Amino acid sequence: KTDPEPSREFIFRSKLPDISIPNHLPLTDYVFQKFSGDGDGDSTATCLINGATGRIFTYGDVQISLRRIAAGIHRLGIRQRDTVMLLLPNSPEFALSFLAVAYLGAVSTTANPFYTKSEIEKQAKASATKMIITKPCYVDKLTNLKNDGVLIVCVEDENDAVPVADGCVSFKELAQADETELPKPEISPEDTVAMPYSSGTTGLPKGVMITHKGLVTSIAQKVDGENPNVNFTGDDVILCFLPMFHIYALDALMLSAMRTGAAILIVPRFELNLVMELIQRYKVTVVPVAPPVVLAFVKSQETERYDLSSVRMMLSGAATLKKELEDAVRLKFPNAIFGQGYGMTESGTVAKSLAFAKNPFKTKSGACGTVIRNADMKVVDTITGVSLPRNKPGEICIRGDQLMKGYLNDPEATAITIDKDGWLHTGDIGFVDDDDEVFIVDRLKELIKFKGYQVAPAELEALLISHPYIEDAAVVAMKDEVADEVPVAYVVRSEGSQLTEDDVKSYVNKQVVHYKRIKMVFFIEAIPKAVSGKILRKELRAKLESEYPK
Ligand code: 4UW
Repeated sequence: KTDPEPSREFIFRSKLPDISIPNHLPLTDYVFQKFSGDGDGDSTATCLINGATGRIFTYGDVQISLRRIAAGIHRLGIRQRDTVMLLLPNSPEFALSFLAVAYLGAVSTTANPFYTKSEIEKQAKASATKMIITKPCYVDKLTNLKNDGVLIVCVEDENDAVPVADGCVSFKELAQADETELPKPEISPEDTVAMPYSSGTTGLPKGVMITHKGLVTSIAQKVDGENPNVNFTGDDVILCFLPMFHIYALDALMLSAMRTGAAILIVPRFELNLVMELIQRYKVTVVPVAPPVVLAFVKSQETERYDLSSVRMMLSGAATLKKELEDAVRLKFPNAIFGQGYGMTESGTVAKSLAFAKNPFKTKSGACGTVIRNADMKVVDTITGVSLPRNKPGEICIRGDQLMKGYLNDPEATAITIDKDGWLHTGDIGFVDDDDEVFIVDRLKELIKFKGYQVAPAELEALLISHPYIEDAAVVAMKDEVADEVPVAYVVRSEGSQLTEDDVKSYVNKQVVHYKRIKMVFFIEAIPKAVSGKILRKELRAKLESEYPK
């Protein structure tokens, strides 16, 4: 007898019902929808707190400021669909600039301010950046771009300790533009609003075109509906030390918090004692984290010295969290619900723990959530592509309106990532269990994650082979207790070369941000490759594992 449904696919859905999502709205209209018409938004409620200075911006302040900044940016010549680079540490100005650029219908490409000159130049050129918003201390890295005509806007320090450099526009002045001068642009839901860079499943970092529709959908999937998957409320104080230039903080924290009217306490970087002090002082209720932060809390002897009892929710994401670590951190925050989210720059949130829902579900330690609502998930066999039933590991695929539009100027990479049926292939190996919880067990793609930060092997390999004495090279991940993974290189020296490990490291490491630095170099006769020329990374990983067991 033949199978009655030969083409049946195993598709997993959230336990929460679908909701209607107003993803026809431009991002800023959606985020501040409570403040329009007869909405119940409170303009006097705190939106942003600058953790470094204590300065507060209410929801009213933020909406006025974003329009003034938009008018200022427009006056300098930035138009709809132009790209503006945000090269800023976590700060209220990051949030305001992002919203202003979105309001204008322009595109924010976000970059790590610690990037080296060449990393910044690569992204600025590839994204056709017309303006960079930054701080005076990073201007030195922008000389070439400035000479090429890119406008540089500088956010001065609170106390104006460092003056705005010559030839740069003052952010303070720009933020005083007349907002009534700016006509409200017509924005299509398909227009790109954010363009962070990600290497995705393979190759070099690429511009990820996230649309208004995609980002609105992703936020709504988490915080909208009668029973939101993530129950942020107007009473919450949400701590933000995760980098705002990365999709996790941008989407799941900053914009999701704003949609719900919560307060966001912005901290430039993670420092354990400062963070604990701030939790105590501001009675922080929600702490989004990444696994290295969980480790820091667990290892700290000083958590007892602070009153951390206000924390009711702790969300981890961006890298694998070991079950033991999750169990240990729960003991440190007895009042908090702990759970994970799993996402990707290209796809927004993929899965979120239902323990965070308004009417929560029971969840298991080690799971990275349940597929987000208004979306489909499937798990496919990595060789046949056939979808698999529960408890069978395979590549996780996700489908829904939240996905990116594609990679900038790279239809080929886009087609590899999102197939013709709309499924985004994550490059992660995992399974869905009997209770709809997702577990990630391995990574198929070449991406290396150092404390949750992306390290693209192809980028380091390109640098390595640009060295005159390097014939060929391959970069793979080595397991690490603190960072989870670190990049190590296999290098083929050119004939007769005496190149040393230190030579290689110092050549590459001065060209990249700290977490991309190569930790070890192994000289090898030849890089194992398939006939197609593709590096056989699996082979190198196995070799590494056998020579340096965990
Ligand atoms: N467990 C294991 C996890 C997990 C994980 C991510 O740098 P990207 O492109 O993006 C991110 C995004 C993280 C994120 C978490 C929670 C959330 O709500 C959200 O909303 C937007 C975003 O890290 O790296 C993507 C890759 O990082 C790994 C996984 O390999 C994924 O493909 N990863 N979260 N909980 N691994």
